[in-house]
Order: sequence, then structure tokens, then C-alpha cells
Amino acid sequence: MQMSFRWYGEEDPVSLDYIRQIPNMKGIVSAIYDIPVGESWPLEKILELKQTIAKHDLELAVIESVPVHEDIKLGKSTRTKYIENYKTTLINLGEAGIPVVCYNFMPVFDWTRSDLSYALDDGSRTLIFDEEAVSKMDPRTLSLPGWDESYTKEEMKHLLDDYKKIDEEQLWENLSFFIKEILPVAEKAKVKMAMHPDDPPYSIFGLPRIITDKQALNRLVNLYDSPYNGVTLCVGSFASDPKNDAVEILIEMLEKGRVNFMHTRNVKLVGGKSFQESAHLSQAGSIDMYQVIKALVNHNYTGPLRPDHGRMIWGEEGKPGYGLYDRALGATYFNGLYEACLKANG
Ligand SMILES: [Mn+2]
Repeated sequence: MQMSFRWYGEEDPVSLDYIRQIPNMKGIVSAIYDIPVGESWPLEKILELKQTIAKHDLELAVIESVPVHEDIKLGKSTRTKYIENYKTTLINLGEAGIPVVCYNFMPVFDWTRSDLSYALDDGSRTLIFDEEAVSKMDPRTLSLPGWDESYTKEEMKHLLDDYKKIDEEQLWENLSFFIKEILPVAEKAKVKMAMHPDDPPYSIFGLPRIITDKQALNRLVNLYDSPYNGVTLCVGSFASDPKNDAVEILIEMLEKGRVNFMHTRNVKLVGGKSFQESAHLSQAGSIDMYQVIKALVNHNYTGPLRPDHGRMIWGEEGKPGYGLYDRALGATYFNGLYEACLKANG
């Protein structure tokens, strides 16, 4: 397991200097944020990012994410040029020696929450998803951090209309087309693809969502039979649906050799489909993190792992989910579980 941390580039209030001081921290998960979705990433920019990180004695371990243009998800004829650009990006990432790319296939909206700064009983602040509050939200006027904010109101309306013609099977077909186009390129470039599950893993705002459960992951990895066609096993995303057993999903994908990246976040289910992002500790949420790390150790997982979202604690302010302190506590906790599991195995 390679302990890693997400970093949003020079704009990130959390500096590489600070990240480096977290015990056992080795990898950085980042991206190039100033290239419009759909355009290819130049090799020089990738190398520049890699060098900036290397100067701090860290390694650019994962690109999260190379976003997929909506025309690809919609299966429009214009997808051809965007798929070619995606291939160019993968070739350049391979050239720069970047081993893993995280991506997702969620229509329009990335991760969705109803409140980004909900006060927990202990005074910390966290992201929550309240089923009722989300059902009252208007997707045409909504914006959350990490989403593509380049749409005008009119463009957003058209985009949402376009998706009215796309059901889940059609979305699968468009994903299948994309996977079969890019995977041979990723294999040749030696870049492992790591599909992130939909977050939360069910339809919201009437939009189709397909990467939602164990069955979906099996269908995905069977679209192209290669270890390069793998997953980001985000236990917190899967566990947001009470129907999913995140540990069982993890073990199945480890057995198939398709886990290319780990996200370890805990969530506390609070009834129905509502949940709160909790501290990473098992007892704080609904995921048994000991079982997660034990599964990784037992399957000799050597890939990157990052503590996913953390709460805002100790008065820290910053990007919701991406403060320094709670994620650093998470990393330390996972280091401890890892050492214990490793030593228990002799
Ligand atoms: Mn995640």
C-alpha cells in the first residue's frame, strides 16, 4: 500500500510541505485543473506537475481525475474528437510515467451533498447527504466544489434535456464504447485506469447512474479483460447505499486483481438514504475499516490509498472535505491498521 494524499495544486491551502510531514506519506493524487474538459493534456504540463511534487520528496502517484466529456457519456457523434484527445492525454501520462488514472462516468454532476459544513455534536464540520433536502434541490441552479462550473444556465438546461433520452442501458453502451476505445491505449502506455463509483451510488435528479454496486463493477471489468481496466474502490461511496456491503465488493475486486486505487472514507448511515461523512475510525461510521485494511494486506495490495474526505476540525477552514488535519489523522489511523494487519500475518 502506498499512502497518498490529494492535493489541488498551488491554489490548495494545504501545502506539499505540510503533506510531506504526515508519517509515511509517499504519494500525491492531483490533476491539471486549468485545461477545459475534453482537451488533451500536454506532456510539458504533466512533467511540470510531476517535478513540482518530486521537489518535495513526494511522488505523483495518481491523476484524479481525467474528466470524461459529456458528449462521450451522451454518445454524441462529436465524441470521436474527445476520445482522441483522451487517448493523447493517456499517452502523455504514460510518457511521464504516471501509473494510475482515476475517472468516473457520472452524468453532469460529480459528488453530491446537501450540506458542506454540517456541525456535528463535537463541533467539527462535515459533508452530509440528506435525502429530503436533495429531493428539493434544483439541479439547474446548483453548484458544488469540484463540479465543472463552466456551464451557463442555458447550457445546463440543454444538457439535462439531452440526458432525458439516455437511460441506464444506453449509458452502459456509451461507456462500453469508450472503454473499448481507450483501454488498448492505456495498456500500451502502461497507465492503469481506475473507475470511481458514482457518489452517492444511485440516481439523483432523475439522471442515470450506473457504477453503483458489485454487479456494476463486475460488468465494468468484463467490458475489457485487462488489469488496466480497474477500479477506484471508494468504500465510502459504495457504503452510502445501505444495500451495498463495501468490504464484500472490495474483496471481490481484489480477488479479480482489479483494484488500482483505494479511497478510504467512512460514512455514517442515518436512516433511509441519508448519511454523514464521519471520522475515519470504524466506530465513528458504518464501515469496518479494520476489515478493509485486512483485505488489502491479505491480497498483497501494493497500489495507492488515500484517506478520502475528512471533517473540518481544530478551526481549520478550507475546501470542504479536503482540510489537512482530519485527513492526516485518517492517514495515521490507516498506517496503524496496516502495520497491525501486516505483523499479525507474521
Ligand atoms: Mn472517493
